[in-house]
Formats: sequence, C-alpha cells, structure tokens
Amino acid sequence: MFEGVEEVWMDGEFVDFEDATTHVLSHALHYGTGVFEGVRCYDTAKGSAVFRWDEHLDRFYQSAKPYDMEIPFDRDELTEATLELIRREGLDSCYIRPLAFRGHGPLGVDPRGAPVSVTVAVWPWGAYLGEEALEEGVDVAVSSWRKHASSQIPTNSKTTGAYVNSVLASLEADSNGYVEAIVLNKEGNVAEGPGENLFLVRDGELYTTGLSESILDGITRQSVIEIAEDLGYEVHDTVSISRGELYTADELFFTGTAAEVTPIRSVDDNVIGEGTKGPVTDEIQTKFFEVIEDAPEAYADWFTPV
Ligand code: PPE
Repeated sequence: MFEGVEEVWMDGEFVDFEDATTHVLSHALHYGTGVFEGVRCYDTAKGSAVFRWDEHLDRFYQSAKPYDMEIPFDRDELTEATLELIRREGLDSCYIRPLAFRGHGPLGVDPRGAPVSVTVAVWPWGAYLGEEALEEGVDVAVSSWRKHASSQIPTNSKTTGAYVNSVLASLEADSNGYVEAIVLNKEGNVAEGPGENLFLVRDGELYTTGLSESILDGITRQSVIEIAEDLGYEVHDTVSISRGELYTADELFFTGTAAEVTPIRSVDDNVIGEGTKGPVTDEIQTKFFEVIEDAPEAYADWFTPV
C-alpha cells in the first residue's frame, strides 16, 4: 500500500517514511486517544485538487474537542503541509490521512499530560472495496456487533480508539464471506458501515440515516445529498432505517471517502433490486464521478487546488 511513499509530515517537518515512528508508551497506543481524517485528492480536469478539504479540517478539529485535545497547528499550517506533501510525493491523486494523537507522556487515562502529535501521510489508494464493487455492487451482512451509542463514544468524532468497533464488524463480515458489514445501532436500527454511510432508495426517493442514529457525519454523505438534490431527488436525511427496510429496498449504496459511492447488491443473502447497481445509484454515482473528474464551476468550492 505504501510502496513508493517517501515522506510523512510529522509535527512540522517532512521526515523520511522509515523515520515516521512513535514511542511504544504513546498514550494513543494504549487508550486510543487519537483523531484522524480520510480525504481524497483527485486529478481533476482543472488540475490536482483536494476534495472538500475545508469540511475535513472542520471535522478534524471538532473530533478532538471532546477529548480536551488541542491540535497544535492551525488550519493554514495543516493546509500548507498537506499540499506541499502531495507536491513533494509527486502524486496527482491520492488518499490523505491526517492524524492527531496523544504521544509519549505519563500513562493513566487522563490524557492531558501527554503531548499532542500531528502527522499527515499521503499515498495512492484505489477503490476501497475493489474496482468491480463500484460497478457490480457488494454483498454485505448485518453485523452481530452493534455500533456504540454517541452517549458512549461521540460518534461524530473520528476517534481512533472507536474504530475497534469497525474492526470487529469487518472481521466478522469477512470471515462469513461478505465484502462488508452493516452495523445496527443500540436501538437496532441501521447506523452505518464500518467505514461508510448508507443510503436507501425507495420509490425514487433517497433515505439516509440521521445524525442521531450513531453515525459519523460523513462528508461524502453530505456531498451525495447535495448532488442528489441537484439532480431533483427528494432526500430524507433525518430518518431511522430498520433492518427489514434494508431487505425490501429498491436500491442501497454506501458512501465514504475511501468507498466513494459503492452499490450494495445483497444484504444477508437477500438480493437488492436486480442484484446489481440500480438506476438511481448509477445516476448519482455517475454524477459524483463527473464532479470529481471535472471540478465544475457549480461545485468549485468543493476543491482546493494542489
Ligand atoms: N462512517 C464511518 C465509520 C467512517 O469511517 C467513514 C469514513 C464514513 C462513515 C464516511 O465518511 P466520509 O469519508 O466523511 O464520507 N471512513 C474513512 C476511513 C476508512 C478506513 O478504512 O480507514 C474513509 O473513508 O476515509
């Protein structure tokens, strides 16, 4: 995955890939006290550009807030560091992973004595669930693991430690022969995928689980809502979706920075629609890829030129 990656930005400096290391007594290794982002840079018709960088930065700072974690670099510094790293690596398109974590200081759960380190890495990352998945759709299963409630871990924070829930759901899906999981929340309604939000299509309208359903406020989710509305679709984005509604949906798809717009063709072996990418999903996915290929005027504020 990281073949050819030469440098990582770390606490204000560009360091060689091999030297981007941390101490085994880092607070975050023991207690998961880190926050991160996943962003994509696309090779658009108007040149390389980072997709929705401002929104990702907003979420990065917001993620740190509940943990009393001050990120010791401001927006301009992180922006400049990231754009410069992409230029130095010579990448036209890539995945960008900013990370802030509590480093080597005293242990014990109170994190405040541990210094905050910030890193940014970039590397080429193709289709998250496989190139074929974007066309044919993926077979998914509802996980036996439930998503933690936001009263347990703030789900609108992209907290590193919280991702053990995603790890468990992914492992289970894979060991049962599925490509991905759908995780239900504590109430038993749909939350999201281990690394994706979920959309349902019924009678030509779109439904996506509301923010109070224990989901990450996905930036691809927000983008797809806007794109769908621009295409004339009605989008219901504050709803609960029950497990049963998944099985009877006309279409289902995942959204995420890594997953982009990935159709779901079956859930728990129940075929969804025609068992391939549905027409509404196709229209939205096509428009999404058009936007990131062309960076058109109408969506110009979604792009930060490298
Ligand atoms: N929910 C979760 C739990 C999640 O991790 C992601 C992103 C999303 C929804 C979609 O959010 P957004 O990327 O803003 O549209 N998952 C990131 C990490 C994936 C990974 O395996 O690592 C990503 O897609 O970058």
